[in-house]
Amino acid sequence: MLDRLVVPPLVVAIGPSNVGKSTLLNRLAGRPVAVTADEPGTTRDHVGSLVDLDGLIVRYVDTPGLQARRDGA
Ligand SMILES: Nc1nc2c(ncn2[C@@H]2O[C@H](COP(=O)(O)OP(=O)(O)OP(=O)(O)O)[C@@H](O)[C@H]2O)c(=O)[nH]1
Ligand SMILES: [Mg+2]
Repeated sequence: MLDRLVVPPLVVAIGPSNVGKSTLLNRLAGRPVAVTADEPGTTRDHVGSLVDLDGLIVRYVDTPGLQARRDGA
């Protein structure tokens, strides 16, 4: 339990572009941590923040959206 207090659990948001990953981080953080826009590819680099999930502090990291490869693979 003590290690959980010292090293917060890591939560990483991974998924397609433009589904609201950054908006969710901002809502959880209660402040504009990540840039959001109605355009795929808005997030270019990961950005993290400590957020309080109903009493559990976690390190929440937002990531760029997964892009389909040009060759379709
Ligand atoms: N209607 C609706 N729109 C939302 C919701 N969450 C986010 N959006 C909108 O969806 C668009 C994309 O939101 P982002 O948070 O930038 O999406 P993202 O997944 O971080 O996108 P990428 O960084 O490109 O991967 C923005 O215009 C948001 O306002 C939601 O719950 N409902
Ligand atoms: Mg984003």
